[in-house]
Amino acid sequence: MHDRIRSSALLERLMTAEQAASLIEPGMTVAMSGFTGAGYPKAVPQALAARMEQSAASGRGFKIKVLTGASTAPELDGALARVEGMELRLPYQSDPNVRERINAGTLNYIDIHLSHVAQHTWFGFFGDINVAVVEVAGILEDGRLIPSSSVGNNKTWLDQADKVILEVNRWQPAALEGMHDIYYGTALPPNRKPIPLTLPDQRIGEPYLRVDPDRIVAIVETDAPDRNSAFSPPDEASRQIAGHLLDFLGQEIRRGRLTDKLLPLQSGVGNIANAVLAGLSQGGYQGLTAYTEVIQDGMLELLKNGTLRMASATSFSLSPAGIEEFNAHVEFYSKRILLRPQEISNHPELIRRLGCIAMNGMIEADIYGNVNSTHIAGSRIMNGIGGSGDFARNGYLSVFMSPSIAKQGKISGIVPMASHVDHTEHDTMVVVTEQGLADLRGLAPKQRAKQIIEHCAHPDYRPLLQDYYDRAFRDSYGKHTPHLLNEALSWHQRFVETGTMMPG
Ligand code: 0RQ
Repeated sequence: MHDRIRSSALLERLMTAEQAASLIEPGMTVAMSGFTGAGYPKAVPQALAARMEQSAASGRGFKIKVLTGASTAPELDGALARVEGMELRLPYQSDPNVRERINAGTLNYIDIHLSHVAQHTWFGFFGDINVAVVEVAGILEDGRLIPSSSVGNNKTWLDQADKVILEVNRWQPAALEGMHDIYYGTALPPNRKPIPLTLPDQRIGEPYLRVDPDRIVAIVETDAPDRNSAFSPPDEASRQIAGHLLDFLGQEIRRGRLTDKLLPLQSGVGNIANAVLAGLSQGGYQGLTAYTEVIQDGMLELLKNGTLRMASATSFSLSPAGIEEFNAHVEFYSKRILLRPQEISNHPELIRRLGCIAMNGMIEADIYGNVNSTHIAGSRIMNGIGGSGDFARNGYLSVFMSPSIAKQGKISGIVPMASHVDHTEHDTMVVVTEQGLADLRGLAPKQRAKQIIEHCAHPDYRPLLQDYYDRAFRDSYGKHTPHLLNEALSWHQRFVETGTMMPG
């Protein structure tokens, strides 16, 4: 019955989620597993939320600081946010309840690069980690852990936390065993050595997580699915964006800058990323590799039809149908997929060495190519920077994609000045909308503006952008990156005041 827990000594620490949650005290810093809706603890956070609710009912506040790998799910982020149980949350989130509280100003959110979270923890920037709550797929006789559907920051959480609570989830496929590559060679400056990874399919670590058994204070058994739902087919704008990007990659091959094997692909999550992957498959590519963060259903298809030879990531976010497909062909997939800690999947040194092609979504870009991935009208958080900065700064190519308009045309995705900057013009090489593609490599700011306005702006907004640029060029304080400072953010202000960026 407890076949996922092969250590008889650790079996003694089995308890209910409620008992485990009672070990967490107000004010603690709690590090949890979970990355893009995969591998997050499913029972303890909900039991903790119930405790917090009771505490609030008796007039005592109960909040904790929560660190994760990236976004989790309603059972973790949602449950804790609904009872106002978090005073701090980091890093990337995408939960509607969390977002609401961040934007209401009642929850502090620290949005940092996903590759930085582990090292900042080791540096002590977040203080002590009191408790780790980590989902695993199983425990070996010797106490080592079979990681779950995501690795995220779990290695760091298990090493750094004073106390460890494990959730052993029997829903996770047993076949996950062996698919992970946990690297234990990281050190702190000034003692760091090169990370010995030179190919996306190289193993540099071991398949199991280590943990000091004396620090395991509770083990909870669960049998609950990850959050992920199936994809909807790509919409027209996504297909057009994918089309422009695929044409561009084709040109790069014809110019001899890329081969038909491209370079390791990093792809964000969502509709557009999905359409790009589908397009690669239809475009006849074979034997490509992915060095990315998340493996979704679409990537299984690409592995199956040979478009991808292998994929390396930190999280395995599959829908129920994807899990079924994976389980039915475990032998095949387990030879072609590797899951690594996010400090390795997103490591600047490795992304630079491998020469990843980074393809990420954005909220808006300005006419010079500064990209906002996170904030609506400069102040309201959407999700977070996630790994987009790790890849955009260090990749061989950094591509940002978005429809040219949002909210039925009330918002332009191309604006005079970005209302928040996650990726500077120095990082952005290519901007793509359904209107077209701007190749910004080797161009100075005024040349970049011409490309972006002509190729990416929606026809309804293009003349307005051109007019802004022309007047800025005429009247700007400097002519390197022309701007009219009192007008640069007026589109966003108009949207806030009138509900549209379009002048009346
Ligand atoms: O709103 O949900 O209310 O309809 O933003 O927009 O066009 O569906 O695109 O799902 O790819 O998301 C930047 C948010 C784009 C995402 C962002 C509104 C739009 C819609 C979603 P609705 P789309 P996507 C890998 C790398 C940062 C992290 C990252 C993201 C909703 O890509 O979070 O790249 N990126 N990680 O209507 C107002 C605008 C808008 C806008 C879009 N200009 N103004 N609303 N929207 N543009 C993953 C990890 O790191 C884990």
